Amino acid sequence: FDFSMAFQPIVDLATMRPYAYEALIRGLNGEGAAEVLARVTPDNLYAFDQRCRVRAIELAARAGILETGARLSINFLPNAVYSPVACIQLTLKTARELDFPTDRLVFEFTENEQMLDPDHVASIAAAYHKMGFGIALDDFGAGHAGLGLLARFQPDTVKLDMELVRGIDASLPRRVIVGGIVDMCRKLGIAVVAEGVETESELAALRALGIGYAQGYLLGRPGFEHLPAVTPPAVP
Ligand code: G
Ligand code: G
Ligand code: NA
Ligand code: MN
Repeated sequence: FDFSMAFQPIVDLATMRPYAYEALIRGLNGEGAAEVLARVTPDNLYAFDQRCRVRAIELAARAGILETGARLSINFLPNAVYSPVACIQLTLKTARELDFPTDRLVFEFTENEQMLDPDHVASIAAAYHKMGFGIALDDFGAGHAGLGLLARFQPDTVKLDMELVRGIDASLPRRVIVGGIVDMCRKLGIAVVAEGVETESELAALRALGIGYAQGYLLGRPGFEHLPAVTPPAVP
């Protein structure tokens, strides 16, 4: 089956310009990532995961992401329990063919309840970091995605899960927790992105806490409308 990608801006709150775009899988009939991923059989999952990164780079290159100066942020399956070199070969080949510099690519890793071996994910993240890719820790503060990976591997970016962002303007616990994460990340030299920002009040509260980057419907929905090439480019 075929699929596409949508791109959502991650905005630098100092300049209000896109710092990066996150690639998100979409079905051709507007289905979300969960519905598309549900159609992938378990034995095809890692091959599909690779194809998603290739498709994201192809579409991003054609849509003019590089010309905006922004990075491209791409998700990895949570159970990245396979060889770092084998699962990156197609991505590297595509990036080279399209002159997409590897230091403009960020890989998003997350922990989940099925993740068998966080040490292995940390070692994969470290291997990619050595290869020059940016690494983001996704869904930070949600469920199992917390301090475990952060203690094992220092990413460039931490992405605060929208659970901590939603209603933060009216929630003292959320402000205290997020304030603590911002302090911790500042000491470690890690940039913090707030995910799922939907209201101006949430954004103001996040700014007051020293958050540097934000993503969410308030700042831009997943799509192509924020990019130089506004129509989804066809991929042969
Ligand atoms: O955009 P949406 O809410 O449908 O995405 C839900 C989740 O699906 C994301 O949080 C992410 O974990 C996963 N996802 C989206 N796009 C990709 C992708 O290209 N590759 C992988 N591995 N996961 C993705
Ligand atoms: O798991 P991951 O964090 O990679 O996926 C982010 C998901 O959140 C995507 O499916 C995206 O469509 C969705 N999303 C992005 N911005 C917002 C937002 O402001 N509100 C909500 N509810 N979802 C969002
Ligand atoms: Na993500
Ligand atoms: Mn997330």
